[in-house]
Amino acid sequence: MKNDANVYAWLAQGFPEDRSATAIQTPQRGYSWNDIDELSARYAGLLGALNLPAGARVAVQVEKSPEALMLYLGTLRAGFVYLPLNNAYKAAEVEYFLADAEPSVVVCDGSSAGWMQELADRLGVANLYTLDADGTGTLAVAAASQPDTFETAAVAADDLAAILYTSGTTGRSKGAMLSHGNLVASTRTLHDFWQWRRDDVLLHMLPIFHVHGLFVAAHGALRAGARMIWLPGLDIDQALHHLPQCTVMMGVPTYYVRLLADPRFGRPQCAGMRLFVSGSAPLLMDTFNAFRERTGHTILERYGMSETSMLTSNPSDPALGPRLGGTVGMPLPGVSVRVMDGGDQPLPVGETGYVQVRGATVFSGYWRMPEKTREEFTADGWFRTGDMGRFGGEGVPDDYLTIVGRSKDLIISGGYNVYPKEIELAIDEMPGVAESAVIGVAHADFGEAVVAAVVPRAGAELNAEAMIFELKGRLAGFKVPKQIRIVDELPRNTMGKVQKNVLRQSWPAQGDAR
Ligand code: MCA
Ligand code: AMP
Repeated sequence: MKNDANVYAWLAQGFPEDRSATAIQTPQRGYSWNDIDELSARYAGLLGALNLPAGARVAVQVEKSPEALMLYLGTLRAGFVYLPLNNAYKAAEVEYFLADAEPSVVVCDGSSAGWMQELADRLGVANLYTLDADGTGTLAVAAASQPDTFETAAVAADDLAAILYTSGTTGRSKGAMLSHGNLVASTRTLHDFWQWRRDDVLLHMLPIFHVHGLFVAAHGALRAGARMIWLPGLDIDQALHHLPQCTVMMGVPTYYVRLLADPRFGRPQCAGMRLFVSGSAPLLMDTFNAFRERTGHTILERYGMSETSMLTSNPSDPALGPRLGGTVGMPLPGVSVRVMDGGDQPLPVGETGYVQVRGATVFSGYWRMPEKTREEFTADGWFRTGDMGRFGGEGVPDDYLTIVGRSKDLIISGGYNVYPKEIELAIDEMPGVAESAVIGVAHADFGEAVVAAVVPRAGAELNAEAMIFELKGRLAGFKVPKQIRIVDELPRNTMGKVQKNVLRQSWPAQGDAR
C-alpha cells in the first residue's frame, strides 16, 4: 500500500514548492502551506496517540475556520474517517448522528461543549475536544504538544475517508460512505475540467461540512496549490471587497441572488475573475441571465450529490462547448449518466426520466444500511439519484443534461436539503396536532422554502407562531417552516393520499431577495 492513495498525500502533491507562500487568507491572518502541513500533522499526531481502532470516526461540529479544515486534513492523514456535521443542528439531531456513527472522537464548538459532553457520556464517546472559530479550544491545547511532522497513513483507495449524512425520505438520515479513491477521482476530474491553475485565487465562502465547500471548493484549491480567501460564511460586503483579487468563486444559487441584489456589484469586482460556479440547487434562468448582463460573466452550473460528488458540468473551456443556462452540462470524464424510464429501459435524447449514474466518484453505500444501499443501486450497478432529467431537447446539445425535477420528496432551501417527512414527524409529535404536510414553495432568496399545513386534533387550538418558535429549539433553523398554516383538513385524492401539488399551487411565493 502506498500513502499517495491517501487524499491528503495526493492533495499535497499539488502544493507549491514555496511552502512559505500564503495558502489561506482570512480577514484576520494568513496561513502558509507550511502551516497547513504542520497543523494537520499535529492534529493527526493527536488522533494517532489516542489508540483508536482502525476506521474510527471523528465527528466534527464546529464553526468554519482554517483550523477546522486542517482538522479534516489531519483526520485523513491519520487514516481515520471524517464525519462533518452542519453547525445548525440541534442536540436532538446530533444525537442521532452520534448514535448511528458511533464516533471515537467528537470535536465541537466551545459553546456546545455542555450538551455535547452530556451526549458523549450517554453514548460512550471516549474523546471530546472543543475547537472555536478562532482556532482555540481544548483541541488546540492537546495538539500543541504533538510534533509538527507526521507520516501520512498508507491507505487503500477503497478505504473510507468520510461519511456524509444526507437526509432520507423516511425521515432517517443516511451516512454516505466516501472512500479516499472517490475523493481523489472527483478532485482530479474537476482539476482538469475546470482548468484549475496555481495562480487561481478562490473566494471561499461556503460552509465546509458539505461536499460543495469541502470536496469541490477547498480540495480544488489545495490540489492546484492555489490561494484561498477564506470567509466564515456568505458576506456580501466582504465578497465585494475581496472579489477583485480573486479568479474563482463557488456558491449555491442564493450566493448569486444576493450578489445581484446589491447594486454595488458589477463589472469592476469581476475584472480578474475567470470562473463563477453554481450548484447544489437549480440556478434560475433569471439569475443566470441577470448575472451575465451585469458582469459579462457566464456562471458555470454543475450537478452532483453527497453520494457521488460531481457528476456533470458545463464546460470551463469554451472549446468543449458553451455554458448553457438551465442545463447542468455534460457528464464529467469518468462519470456515466443515463436517463431511464420507470423500468430498465434507457430513454432517447429529449425524453425526461430517472437519472442514474456510475463511476469512480460514486460512493460504496450507506453506513450500516445494506438494505437501503441495495434499493438505491440497480442490479447492474447504477446509482439511482432520485433526480429527473433529460439529455438534449430544444436548442440543447445531445450530451447536455437538464435536471427537470426530483422523484424524491425533497426540498432544497438555500442549498440545504430538507426531507419533508422529518419535519412532518417533528410537527406530528407536537401536542394538539392531528397531522401535517410539509412542502417546498418558491422563495426569492433561498430558491425554495419549507412551509407546512397543519390539522389540529378535534377541540385543540394551535398557534402557528408558537409552533415555529418551538420547532426552532429542536431543529436546525433551515428546516423550520417559514410559515405554518392551520387548516381543517389536507387535500386528498380519492385514494386518500395527500395532494401536495394542490397545497403547493395554493401557496404564495415567500421571502424577498436580500
Ligand atoms: C439559514 N437560514 C435558512 C438557510 N440558511 N433558511 C432556509 N434555508 C437556508 N439555507 C435561516 C436561519 O435558520 C435563520 O433563521 C436565518 O435564515 C438567518 O441565518 P444565517 O445563518 O444568518 O443565514 P445566512 O448566513 O444568510 O445563510 C444563508 C446561506 C446558507 C448563506 C444561503 O444557508 C448557506 O451557506 N448555504 C449553503 C449550503 C451549502 O453549502 N450546500 C451545499 C450542500 P431565523 O432567523 O429564523 O433563526 S452539498 C450538495 O448539495 C451537493 C453535493 C452539491 O451538488 O453541491
Ligand atoms: P445532497 O444530497 O445534499 O448532496 O444534494 C444533492 C441533490 O442536490 C441532487 O440530487 C439534486 O437534487 C440537487 N442538485 C445539486 N446540484 C444541482 C443543480 N445544479 N441543479 C439542480 N439540482 C441540483
